[in-house]
Amino acid sequence: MKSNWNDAPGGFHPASAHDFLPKDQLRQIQLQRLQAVVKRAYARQQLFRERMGERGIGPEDLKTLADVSRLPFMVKSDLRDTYPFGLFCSPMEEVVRLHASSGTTGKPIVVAYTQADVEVWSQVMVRSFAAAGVHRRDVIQNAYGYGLFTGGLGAHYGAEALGATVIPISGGNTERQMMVMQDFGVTVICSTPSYFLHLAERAKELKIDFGKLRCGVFGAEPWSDAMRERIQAETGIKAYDIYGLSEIIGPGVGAECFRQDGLHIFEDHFLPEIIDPETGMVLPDGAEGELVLTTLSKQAMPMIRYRTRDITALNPEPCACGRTIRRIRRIGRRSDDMFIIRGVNVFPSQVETGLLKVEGTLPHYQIVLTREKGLDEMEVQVEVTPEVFSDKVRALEDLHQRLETAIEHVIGIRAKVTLVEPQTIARSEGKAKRVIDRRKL
Ligand code: DLL
Repeated sequence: MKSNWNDAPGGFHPASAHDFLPKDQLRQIQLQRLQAVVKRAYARQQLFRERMGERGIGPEDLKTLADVSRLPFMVKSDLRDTYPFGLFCSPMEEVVRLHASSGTTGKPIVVAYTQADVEVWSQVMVRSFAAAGVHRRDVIQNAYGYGLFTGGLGAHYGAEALGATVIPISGGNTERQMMVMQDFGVTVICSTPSYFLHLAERAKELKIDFGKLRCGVFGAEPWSDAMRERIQAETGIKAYDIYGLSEIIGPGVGAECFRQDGLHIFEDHFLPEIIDPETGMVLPDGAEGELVLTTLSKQAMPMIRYRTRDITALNPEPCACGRTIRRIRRIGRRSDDMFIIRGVNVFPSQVETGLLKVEGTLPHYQIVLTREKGLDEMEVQVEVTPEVFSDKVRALEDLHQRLETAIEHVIGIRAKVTLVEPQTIARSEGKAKRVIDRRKL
């Protein structure tokens, strides 16, 4: 006989028990785990130990949860500076998996997992799926990219641990995605929201429907409420948001429940704080600021007070789903200039690195992001030197080619480059505005 333990709309699954703990019990677990992880990082992470030393504190100074604010922050460049293994806290023979951030040559960031870390990751993914009402009778089409990106394998292990049927199709090949969806009776899809929008546009053109598809678990990039409404209205499915980042674990740091009213953070594994991005001061629940996360159970690469650069607010109000863990508001922007295109994280400075390798260009450029037929495009407008501009068209075309290739070498995806006349890109007096995001929804 089939059990229905996780078929309920609230999405209960044995792994979800920690979502419903009384607050003081949860805080107790958090404090114990925080003390243990700080001890571990202090003993094994040189950078953390040095920074603690500069502040004149040690693990024994952590007496209450509020003391977390005394600990130093970690930032993305710490991972680059210690590349590749400098922050690992487990010997290599205990590390069973490595992932790395996509989209960069030069130094990517590398993250590590022990077997226990992979299990925690699977469990938080199970809880994410359960929150969205996904259960073991579901057939999940996993269109997140498999590989160094955490989306593919993260969702895959979670879907299997849930007991669902997972189709590891990865991203791309739109027509095949549609065929598989119909022929295999897919009920749940996992992908970036922009890729699903593209699938939806294509399905409309081909006049095919989504068969049994019931819901989508979408994340890895910001998407608006308007985009959710459009997806739900046009395809008839429920679209749930899922959040995560490689540095902390991958997808499954937080996820929406059927209320679709903020993402529940799996607080027994990830301690959230909101800070003022300018001053670094901790802000109270409800205030908007930068999300800072501390991993409470990661072994191979604990992250203490990692500055995510994602802007949100913490909501401590009880949720109608019954979960006691706090929620974060959906993330719409970051406090730095990183943008995400087709699932790839890109900094304008990387684009600049690529184009400045090519002679005949000036360091004046603009990145224009557009969305057509659900597909994100990135155009780079580059100003050329007067000498090149007066040359023959062939020289321009050659330059054009070399620029497109140079940028692709750095960020890993091809952008359309447009050469523009000297003195046509606005100069700014303060910070240059490099990114014009025209993507609607
Ligand atoms: O994008 C992990 C992930 C995979 C999350 C699949 C959800 C689903 P990174 O490539 O390291 O990891 O990128 C992390 O992406 O700091 C946010 O800026 C952004 N991001 C991730 N999820 C969301 C979301 C994965 N639901 C960075 N809404 C993060 C808005 C998101 N932004």
